[in-house]
Amino acid sequence: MTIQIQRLDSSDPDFRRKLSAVLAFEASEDEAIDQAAARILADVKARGDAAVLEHTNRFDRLQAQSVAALEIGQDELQRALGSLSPERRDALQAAAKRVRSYHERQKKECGSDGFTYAEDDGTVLGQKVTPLDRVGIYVPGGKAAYPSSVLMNAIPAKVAGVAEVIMVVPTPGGVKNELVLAAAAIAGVDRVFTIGGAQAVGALAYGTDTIPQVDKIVGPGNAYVAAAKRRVFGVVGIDMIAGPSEILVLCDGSTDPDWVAMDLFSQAEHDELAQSILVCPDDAYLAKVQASIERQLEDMPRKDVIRTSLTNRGAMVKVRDMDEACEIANLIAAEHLEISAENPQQWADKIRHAGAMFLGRYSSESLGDYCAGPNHVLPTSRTARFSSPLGVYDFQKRSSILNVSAAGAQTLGRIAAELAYGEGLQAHARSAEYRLK
Ligand code: HSO
Ligand code: ZN
Repeated sequence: MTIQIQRLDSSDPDFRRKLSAVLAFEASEDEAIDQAAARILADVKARGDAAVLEHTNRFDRLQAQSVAALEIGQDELQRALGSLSPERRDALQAAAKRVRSYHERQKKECGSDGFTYAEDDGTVLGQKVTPLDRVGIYVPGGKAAYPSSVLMNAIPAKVAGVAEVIMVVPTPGGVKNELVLAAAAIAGVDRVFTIGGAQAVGALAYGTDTIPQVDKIVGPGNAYVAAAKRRVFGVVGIDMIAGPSEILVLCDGSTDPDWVAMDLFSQAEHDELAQSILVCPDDAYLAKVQASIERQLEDMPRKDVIRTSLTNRGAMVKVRDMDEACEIANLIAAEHLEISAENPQQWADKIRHAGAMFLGRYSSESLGDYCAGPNHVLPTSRTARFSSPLGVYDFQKRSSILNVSAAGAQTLGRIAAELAYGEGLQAHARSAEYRLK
């Protein structure tokens, strides 16, 4: 069965405009959704548990008597873990172990010990790094509930030293996802509440009698959750507002076309808005991948989602050479970048903007999604130009340290007083001058 995927050629004079059109994604900020989220947040802020209970019972069709009754205890999490097949449990545990060890390495390498240095006159300056006290992790219910995302959000928080990780997950109709609960048990999540939507974001942001207020909320959610997260930012920290998932494959034409086709599918199957793009200097190779896509699609249980995603947002781009492919990759700043080529390092050296880089034909994105170790929560929609994968550093903060010696106060006091008078701030100037000998 044929499938229409946009073809672009970098030699086309109109190429840049066409590429921009492919990349354009209107993050729909729906006014009605935003207003609904705002109303729920205000209600939770005003009425606490009573509002959380009402909205949860209504949206998730439950009859809970209290918010406390919506908490899932550690014993139930352990039971969920015990209920998995040994194969599933082992896989989840193996993934968690690798994700943990990657983030432990990240903690060590990313300046978590802070620093101090002494100047000649004895003044000491530095920076202290501390974990956040309490973090909320939002886990979507229903079709986008990924246990792997529970690991990817909770493990770096725990590795950072966050004392309390609180997970919220809606259970529409009371249906619990055992794999999500098992992942929470493995990741060391401290408390779990079966609440979701803007009411869960509000409960975590403002705190209620039952749900403790957190310092930061991370994790993906639907449009209401995204709107609520945007609104509570400032009261608490938030991670990011993620757009649809993306993969960009740069291929020199040496990888089995079936592999590349399946890598494109792996992102396309997430949702209709996901974006899969293949860039290659070899026209004949692009045709082979196209043929493989058409052949393999029929076997895919999620073929309808894949087809919609590939036809609406997918693209195959013919370029002059791999150098030009790298330039385009920097322009796109994709969430996931696969460099499926001989000697991938020479091309990776030219990449500056990508959420995660998968080098060589054996590094499929799916390995990173589940278990390689690096985080799968990555900047989407070209935000890799200025932001980074979720990491230990997102659960830490820094405090500056100033320990000025008596001698140091002489030098600094003169500079400070001079500038304070310049700003018309007398008290600042005097406070510095009192310390002058
Ligand atoms: N590719 C997704 C993560 C994921 N894949 C979860 C499978 N499960 C966003 O980076
Ligand atoms: Zn994925």
